[in-house]
Amino acid sequence: MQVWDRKLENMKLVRASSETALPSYRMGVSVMLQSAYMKRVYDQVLARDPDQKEFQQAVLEVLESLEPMLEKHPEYEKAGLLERFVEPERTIVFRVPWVDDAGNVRVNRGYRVQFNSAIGPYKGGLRFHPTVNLSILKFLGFEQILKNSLTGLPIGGGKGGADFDPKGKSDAEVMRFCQSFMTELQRHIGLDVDVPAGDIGVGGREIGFLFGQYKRIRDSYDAGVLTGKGLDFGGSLARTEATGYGLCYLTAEMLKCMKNESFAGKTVVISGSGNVAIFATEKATALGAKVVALSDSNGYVHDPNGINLDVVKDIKLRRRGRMKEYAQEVPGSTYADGFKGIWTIPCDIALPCATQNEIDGEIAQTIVKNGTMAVAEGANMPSTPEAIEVFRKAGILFAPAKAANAGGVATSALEMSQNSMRYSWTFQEVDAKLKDIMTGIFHNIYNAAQEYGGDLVVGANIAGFQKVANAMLAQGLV
Ligand code: NDP
Ligand code: 2IT
Repeated sequence: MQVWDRKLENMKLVRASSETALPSYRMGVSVMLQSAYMKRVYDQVLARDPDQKEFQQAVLEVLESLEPMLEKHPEYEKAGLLERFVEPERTIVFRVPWVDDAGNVRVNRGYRVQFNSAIGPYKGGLRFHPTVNLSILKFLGFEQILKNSLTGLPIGGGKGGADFDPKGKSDAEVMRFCQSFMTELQRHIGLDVDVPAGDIGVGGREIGFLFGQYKRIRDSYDAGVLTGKGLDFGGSLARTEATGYGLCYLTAEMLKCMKNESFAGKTVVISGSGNVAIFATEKATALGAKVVALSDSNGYVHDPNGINLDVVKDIKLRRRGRMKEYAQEVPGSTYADGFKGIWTIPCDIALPCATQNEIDGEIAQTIVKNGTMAVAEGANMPSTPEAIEVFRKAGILFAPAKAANAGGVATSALEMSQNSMRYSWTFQEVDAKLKDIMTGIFHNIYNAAQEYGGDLVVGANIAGFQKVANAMLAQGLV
């Protein structure tokens, strides 16, 4: 019964797409595909992987954005460029067996999606989270192609991970899991082949264990095979800070150029309390803003006096604790259950830095109603298409993830460069390069948006796509 229900649902999806060019989950959203070529490509995505909702969402947004550009480039259709662009070059799925502290055998599923190598080796993070599946990793890998292109650095797009939950696991369990994961992954990666890094649930601890196992099996000190390494063994200064700092650099440039505004004196709400959220808080505060709220998957903290980042770092980075503990330790702050409630707190600038689809249409309405002037995405695809539509209609500034959070992967590429040179730049040198890259990305997407008469979403997708498309054309049918 359930299987048939699913099949029926899938058929509905495919039919909705071929007849009206609107998949059912996008009903009510005003933008839709116009060109027959785009519709055909999107129909094929729906038909081929009808269950991969997050991937479909990411593809549709990009296809919509590319339409004005495609009219000027008939050679893309002739070369089947988009059909190739939406299909990963290679997808690896593997078993990850490990033993927990109680001696029980556990089995997780590991993945690496090697999406596109037109402009460089596959590059992108690993996510360890119980929700990980192929749809999520394909959406992330797909976004990564365009994001990496926007950095201007020679890196292709990939993503990987496992449905493993590091939460509540001992260091020894995490190590055994990482070693088993890498025992399989190592045969598919390499410093000129595919270079993983961190993402949700994968930070410095995990990268250290993964690197140790890679080195042991391959018997070669290929430092550049992973990024986000510890500073003692080839990691780059400022990589830990890079995504959050970069998000603020791009947001600051957007505020300055599009609104003659800055972070100074502004109230900021940031969702999440992991790597991206913590260093976005640090930089926003340094730029003169007051960050008044952070969250985790259980709930959120409101601190009208401004978040005390030392306390957050102590809880999250040193104790691996929960945000609830913040309210117990900082007088004047409050904690509430449910992470979505964070968006009811009024702010001038909203920086979603937790996970995909955390801001839906309704939450977006609340953000707009509260008078927010800018939303910049630190997380990957945190806003649903309905939310983006609400921001568009309200005319507030919106910086899409693939531009706004590109500072992390850009600094990963700088880590690879330093590893190749067997040299390290100072914190100031890396930070200055990061700032240049983020400022450059803003102007690149802004100019593309102007040229094609769209917003920054359109600008980011077109600017990112152009380089990859040209490289794919030049390399023939691969
Ligand atoms: P972390 O694992 O360090 O932190 C993730 C944070 O988001 C935690 O506070 C976590 O809460 C919360 N979170 C995760 N999943 C969910 C969920 N399903 N619902 C609600 N809250 C959730 O990850 P990062 O900070 O590295 O990544 C955050 C986002 O930024 C992700 O979208 C990632 O893809 C993106 N990103 C990361 C980059 C990087 O360099 N690390 C680069 C570019 C983008 P809890 O602890 O309770 O799970
Ligand atoms: O989504 C992302 O850009 C990341 N998780 C960082 C990827 C990287 O290779 O540094």
